[in-house]
Amino acid sequence: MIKTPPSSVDVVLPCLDEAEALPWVLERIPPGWRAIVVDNGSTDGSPDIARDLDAHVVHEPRRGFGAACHAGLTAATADVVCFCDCDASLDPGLLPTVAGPVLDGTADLVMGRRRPTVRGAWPVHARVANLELARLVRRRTSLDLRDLGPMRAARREALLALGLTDRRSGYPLQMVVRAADDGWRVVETDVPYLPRTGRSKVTGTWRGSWQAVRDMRTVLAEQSATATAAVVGAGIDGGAR
Ligand SMILES: Nc1nc2c(ncn2[C@@H]2O[C@H](COP(=O)(O)OP(=O)(O)O)[C@@H](O)[C@H]2O)c(=O)[nH]1
Ligand SMILES: [Mg+2]
Repeated sequence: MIKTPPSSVDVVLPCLDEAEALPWVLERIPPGWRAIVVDNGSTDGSPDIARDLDAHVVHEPRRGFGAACHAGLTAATADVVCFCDCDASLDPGLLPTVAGPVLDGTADLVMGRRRPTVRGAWPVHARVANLELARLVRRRTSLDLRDLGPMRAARREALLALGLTDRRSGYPLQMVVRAADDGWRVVETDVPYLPRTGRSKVTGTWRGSWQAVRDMRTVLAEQSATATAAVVGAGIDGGAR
């Protein structure tokens, strides 16, 4: 029997009520790559639409952007995994450019830096908050990042080894901070940012924005795992002497 080779790249698409955006998003998945749509309790028929469009659908009962992303990562089998929002604000057709440096081994994590195409693609408050977040991340990690966007690519096993624990809005930030702490080569590449289709679940709402700020604060307050291990190690050594 001929076995189908596992797809080279899996694309994780967190999805909460994105029925309107799904067709546009899924038809742009690069040929041969696998779309993993992680449904997080949609009530608008998103999972059925995704299945009809040949996506692999995963259900994550626990709400939260991070819960959905992580369920997708856990379900992935390809060597390289991309993440992309499922709201038609980012074109999955650009993913080969984003994943390129990971596939050719010149980077460990590639982040799409969002460049709005039109006024209104990115609400001002969200943009300002993101700029501030990028500044804090530069200070915390010494990575020269300008954005913390959702479009990214990295190796699956390396991502799993980061042991990410955030399951809400801090997930993408925790990924970057832990990757930096582990010495990953992290690079940024520009990606056009379009006005999303449908209603925003995170930064378009006060509740979502507030929760995002709280989650991100928690992640930034986390001690570097390596630094903590060094301190603990020093403590144990000191105690033995
Ligand atoms: N599965 C799941 N997806 C979510 C959740 N919150 C947001 N998303 C998805 O994550 C992506 C980003 O959310 P979005 O509302 O566009 O956030 P924004 O870009 O910050 O406004 C979209 O594809 C959403 O459908 C959630 O709680 N669960
Ligand atoms: Mg969005």
